[in-house]
Amino acid sequence: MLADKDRIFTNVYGFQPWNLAAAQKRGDWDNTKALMAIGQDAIIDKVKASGLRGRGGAGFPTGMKWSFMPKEPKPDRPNFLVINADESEPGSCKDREIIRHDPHKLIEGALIAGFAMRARAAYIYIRGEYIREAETLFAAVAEAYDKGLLGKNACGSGYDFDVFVHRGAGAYICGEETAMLESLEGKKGQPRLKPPFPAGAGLYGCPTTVNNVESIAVVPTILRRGPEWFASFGREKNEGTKLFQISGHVNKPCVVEEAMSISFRELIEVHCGGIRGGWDNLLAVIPGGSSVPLVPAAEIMDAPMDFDGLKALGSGLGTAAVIVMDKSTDIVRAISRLSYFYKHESCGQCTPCREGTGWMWRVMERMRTGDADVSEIDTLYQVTKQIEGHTICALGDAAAWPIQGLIKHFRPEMERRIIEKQGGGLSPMMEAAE
Ligand code: L3W
Ligand code: SF4
Repeated sequence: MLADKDRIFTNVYGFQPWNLAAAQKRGDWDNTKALMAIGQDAIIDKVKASGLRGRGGAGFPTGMKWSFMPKEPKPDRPNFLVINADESEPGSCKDREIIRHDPHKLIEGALIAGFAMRARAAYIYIRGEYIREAETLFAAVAEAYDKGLLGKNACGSGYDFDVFVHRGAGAYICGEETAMLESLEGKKGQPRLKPPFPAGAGLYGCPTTVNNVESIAVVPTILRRGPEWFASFGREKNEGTKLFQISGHVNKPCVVEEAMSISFRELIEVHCGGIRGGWDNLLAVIPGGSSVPLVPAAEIMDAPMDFDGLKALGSGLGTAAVIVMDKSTDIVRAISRLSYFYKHESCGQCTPCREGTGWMWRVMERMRTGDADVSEIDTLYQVTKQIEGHTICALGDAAAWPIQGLIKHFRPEMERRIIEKQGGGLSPMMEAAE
């Protein structure tokens, strides 16, 4: 279990105020000028050495991403940092806690990261539904300007840096980095084809790095305590501490910072008081937010909760939003509901996603009620394979993967309810689940 002294987010439950005075007592903004004085390339090298990988879902190495940015930006083509606070992945609720209770970690991180990448400004794109959180963020940014921590000669470093907060309007797809850039530019939030990646052509066509809130908020502490300290947690290529968000059928759902690679069993026992009804009652887990495939109980128990450990199980760490489902769950219904989510949130610009998400949801609904043919399970699987990898952005994959996971692990349950329906109705247990 991670010791309290090794937690980065010491106010994640809001026991203390979020404001600047309280944040400074917790160590934020402590001689930021000295952190910047080591130089831009040295900061990037330290972030590389820490092993930090993106905390927004894809796990791309953060220091490497920063190093793609031009070192000598042209005056008419400035570098930008965009911070993705459009936290909309079902199950994810960690960036919300950072912004609510520790916003100065994010703002200080924005300055340091922006400086390292020679960025002119940072745009924090916050989910439209996060109304109170946006109010906190606006107020925290204003405090930072007021004390000279942002703006001209930020923190007395000689570097000019602005932070703008931009509110979204409720579209999940604006969390996709290029849709976010379109939205920031005032256009409809639809993903762009990649390449070019944002580092080549991003906001207003300028070099841009898009990072998740947590990825940026951990940077000041990494620099203060040293990359070796951060890299001492977790396994090789999976280093650091991480905010896990555990929801569903545990006794005490929570957001908690833990060492990467902690086992699922320890995470749930220590922080969530175990599974509702005991470990024998566990059915399956979606370990990384709704976009990654579920893992059945027996396979996840002792799995390391990190990028490689969950990839090896055919799933992923994603945002580390751990959705726990016990045996009372109608698993077909749960995945069908996720299918509806992706159908609703598809931006509609590419055919496999626009048509496929609706098609998959309609078939999933018939799977749920048993009004399908057993042979359609194979057809459904084949359609998910036609969508996966054939769309502009990852939403198509995200819609396909949960269904693939269901078919892989719960095919007998899908077949059972179809056969029972054909034989004259659902069993009393399934009727109750309806
Ligand atoms: C330059 C290259 N840059 C990759 C950059 C790229 C991006 C990052 C990761 O999807 C996942 C998705 C969701 N030169 C580069 C390069 N980059 N190659 O690296 O890129 P990528 O394409 O691997 O992923 P992505 O499109 O950013 C993110 C999954 O996360 N997810 C959902 C998250 C939801 C939220 C939310 O609620 N806000 O974060 C959960 O699992 O399905 O697979 O910056 O530019 N050669
Ligand atoms: Fe839009 Fe879906 Fe295509 Fe992504 S995959 S660009 S959400 S239609």
